Amino acid sequence: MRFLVLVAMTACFLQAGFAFKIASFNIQRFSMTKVDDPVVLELLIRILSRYEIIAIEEVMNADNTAIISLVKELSLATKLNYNVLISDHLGRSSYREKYAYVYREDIVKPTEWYHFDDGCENCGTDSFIREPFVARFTSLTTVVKDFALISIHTSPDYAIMEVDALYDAWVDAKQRLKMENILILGDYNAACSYVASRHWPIIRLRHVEELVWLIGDKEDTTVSTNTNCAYDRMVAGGEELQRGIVPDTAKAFNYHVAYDLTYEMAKAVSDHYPVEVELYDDVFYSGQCFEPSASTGISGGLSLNGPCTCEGVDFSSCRGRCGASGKTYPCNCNASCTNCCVDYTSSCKL
Ligand SMILES: [Ca+2]
Ligand SMILES: [Ca+2]
Repeated sequence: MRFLVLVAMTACFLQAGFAFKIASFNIQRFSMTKVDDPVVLELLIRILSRYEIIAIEEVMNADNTAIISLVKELSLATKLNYNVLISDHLGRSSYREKYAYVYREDIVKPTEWYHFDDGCENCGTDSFIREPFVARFTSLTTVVKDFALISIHTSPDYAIMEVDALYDAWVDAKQRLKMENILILGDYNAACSYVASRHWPIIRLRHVEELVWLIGDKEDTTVSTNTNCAYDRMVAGGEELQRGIVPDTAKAFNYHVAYDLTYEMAKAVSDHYPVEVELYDDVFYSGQCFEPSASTGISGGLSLNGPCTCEGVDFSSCRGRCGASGKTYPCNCNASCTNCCVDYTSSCKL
C-alpha cells in the first residue's frame, strides 16, 4: 500500500462504543437551498454524523459550493474531520447530477477512483444516465481494511436496464481494482412501478451467488407515507467484506420517526431515507489516525467514455437511443419517444 506510507499518521482517540457505518443517501435535489435552511441543515448534519462514509446522490450543481459547505458544517458541528470526493456532473441532457462520497478522513481515505465507462453517450449505446462512480477506500478501524464502493442513481424510466448493467460495472471493478470487496450502493429505483417482481428474472445483478443483497424488497426507503418502496439498495460482494458486515445492521434509517419530526420537516430533508450498514471494528486497531487534509473537496475527475462509434446501435428498435442527447446528435427524447432513430442515419453515416 504505497498510499499508506505517504500519509502522515497521528494518534487518534475514538469514542467508546464506536461503530463504523456506511450509508447511501439520496438528498433530493441537494443544493445551497438546503444548506441555507438552518432547520434542514441541522437535520442533515444529524443524519450524516451517524456515518463514517456516506455516498450521496442528487448533488445538483456543477460547482461544488453546496456539498463543500455541507461537509464543512458537518466537521464543525461534530468536531471531526470530514472530507468529500465528488464525481463529474453526469447526465445525458442539461439535467445533471453529481455523486459525492463524504467520509471521516481521520480514519478512512479514498485511494483510487474512476467513473465506469458505460459506452458512447452520443450514439445512445451507453448503459447509464449517470455512470457509476467507483471509489476505493482504506480504513484503519475496521476488520476490512480495503474495499470499494460503487455509487449509482439510476434513471427511473430505465431502472430495469440500469440495475442489470450494474452487473457490468461490478465485473469491471473487480478486474480493474483486482479486488472482491465491493459494495454497490445507491438509489437503484429498484421497486414499485420502476422494477416490479416480474422484472427480477432478467436482472443479472440479482442472480449472482457471490453477491448479497443487504436491503431487501420489503424495506421502505421512501419518506412519503403513500409509498412503500425499496428504491435504495446495498449489494455486497467479496467474502471478506460480507464477513466484515455486522449481521442485521443493513436497513433504511427512518429519520422521520427516529427524530420525531413532522412530516413536513422530514420531507424538507429528502424524499428518501438513507440506507446504512455497519462494519465490524478491528479489535487490534492501533489508535493511529490519518492527518487531516488542508482543504475540503476532492475532484473525482471526468467521466471519459470510450471512442464513439455506431457499434452496437440498433437501427430497428432504437434501443438505448431515447434519452440520449448531445449538441451534435440532437436527439432529445423521453421514454415515450418513438422517433429516436432519425438522427442515427446522419450521425452514423452508414
Ligand atoms: Ca452514460
Ligand atoms: Ca414510505
